[in-house]
Amino acid sequence: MKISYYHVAGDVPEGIKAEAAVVVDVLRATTTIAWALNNGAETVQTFSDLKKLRETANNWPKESRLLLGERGGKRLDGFDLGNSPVAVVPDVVSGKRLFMSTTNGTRSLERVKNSKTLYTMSLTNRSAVAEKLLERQPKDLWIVGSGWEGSYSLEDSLAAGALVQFLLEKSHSTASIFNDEATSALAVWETWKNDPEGCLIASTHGQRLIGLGNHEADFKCCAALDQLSVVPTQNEFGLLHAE
Ligand code: 3SL
Repeated sequence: MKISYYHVAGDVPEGIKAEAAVVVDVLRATTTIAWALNNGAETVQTFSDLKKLRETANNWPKESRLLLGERGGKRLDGFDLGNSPVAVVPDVVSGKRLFMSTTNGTRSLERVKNSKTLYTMSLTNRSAVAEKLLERQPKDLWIVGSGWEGSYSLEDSLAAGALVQFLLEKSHSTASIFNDEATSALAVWETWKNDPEGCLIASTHGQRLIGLGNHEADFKCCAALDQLSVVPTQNEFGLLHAE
């Protein structure tokens, strides 16, 4: 398995695709997706286009749908939920289809939606996703960060590095690093692995969230490593199910 890391959707090469792709948005989209599916959400359907999201959601029974999303970290008008992983508790999401759009995470998903295997990952389900990849043994893997409006983000590199570290350690030499971004993500993980929450707080998006209000519970939740065994998987185009 040759591992590449791309910081943002715009860095992903055009015209080719990897056998497997893993999308990462630690703060907070892919952490929220993991918790929502873990807590019984039927499916998460992601959209970068809000008009399309509203049209699709309107064709779904009201009692079994939730609209979830943010722009600039703030809940969207008329939506049921923002993008907090601590809000998607079983009482709220169980049995529901989640129609979701976020500033950056859903764009990265859109960019690699044609991959044969597509998972989403956060720190919270890092080892579960890694184990799935080790089972499947794709010949190449693209880890795609979400960043912020097209630019690098520290926290996505942290999680990408955590995945690279796990794969290198457990793959019995079948996994190797293919680009410098993956090497530098590994270095970010080595630097912060004993204090992932400190890394999230130090990141510019962490600081942006702090500027919007108290996000302590979100930071704790997003920084907790290997808590969940759920692997959000695209089995149908644009839809993420728990595996
Ligand atoms: O950019 C995204 O996709 C979000 O996860 C951003 S936020 O953490 O909800 O502000």
